[in-house]
Amino acid sequence: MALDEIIISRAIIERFFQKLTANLDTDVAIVGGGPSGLVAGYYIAGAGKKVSLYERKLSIGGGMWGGGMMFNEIVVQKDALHILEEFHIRFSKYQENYYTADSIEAMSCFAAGAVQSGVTVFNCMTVEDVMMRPERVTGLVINWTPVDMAGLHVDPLTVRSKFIIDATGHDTEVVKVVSRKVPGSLLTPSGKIEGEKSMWADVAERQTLENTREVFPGLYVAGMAANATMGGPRMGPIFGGMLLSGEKVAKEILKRL
Ligand code: 48F
Repeated sequence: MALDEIIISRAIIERFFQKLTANLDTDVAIVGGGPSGLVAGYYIAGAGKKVSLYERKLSIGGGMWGGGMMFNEIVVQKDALHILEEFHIRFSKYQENYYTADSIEAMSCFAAGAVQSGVTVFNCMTVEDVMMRPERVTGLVINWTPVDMAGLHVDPLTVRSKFIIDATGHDTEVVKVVSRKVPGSLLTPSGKIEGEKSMWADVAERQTLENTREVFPGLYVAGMAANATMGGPRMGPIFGGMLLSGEKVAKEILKRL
């Protein structure tokens, strides 16, 4: 049978719009497709909840693909190995409490695991604002990344979600917009973003987990965004904290859904 270009186009258009429409109202909307966002999505969707994930770039994966300084290996400590196992990622011991994995294998498995557990990923979409009500944050304001890049004056669209996770890494983009534009204070010591501190891997990894929490009604932080919001240091290419943070935020939100 001869292939018809119009059927190909119609198939893509119809399927995409079904996906978009089905995700206008979700249980959890995750901003950022780095390791913490993907792990969070995997566990929440795996528990049967509806999860959408918005990623600004063409590809998900955030800062994991490049390992450390483009040496494409990552380090993961013992406490987080169960998450590598859950995603069928191979790893090997380097020395006591230091394990390594190929960053390409790791990220490919996180991406596949999240999508196959039911997370709907929207790539090339930038979250530029939130939807608010007097008591909480209730959704996200989204637009095509190329609209932003080209500086086009195009209004965005809005999606609703019971909970939002800011997993945007160092930039804490959702928390920043909430701090700037939503009345009220963040649930941080100063009521504002505390700001990321310089490198201290050991402290940073522990604090990432402690800092993974609700920082405004309806809005959680995970991964590097948790430390940047709460004033923790950075940790570089050790990823256990990112993975455990994704697992923790999923557990916390599932308790409330
Ligand atoms: O930075 P990223 O990988 O976040 P993470 O899960 O992991 C951090 C580590 O990669 C590393 C580190 C730990 O060793 O410090 O940096 O905390 O992924 C964040 C993703 O969010 C996307 C961004 O493109 C990246 O893929 N992102 C950022 N802002 C927006 C966004 C936005 N406004 N809308 C949509 N996506």
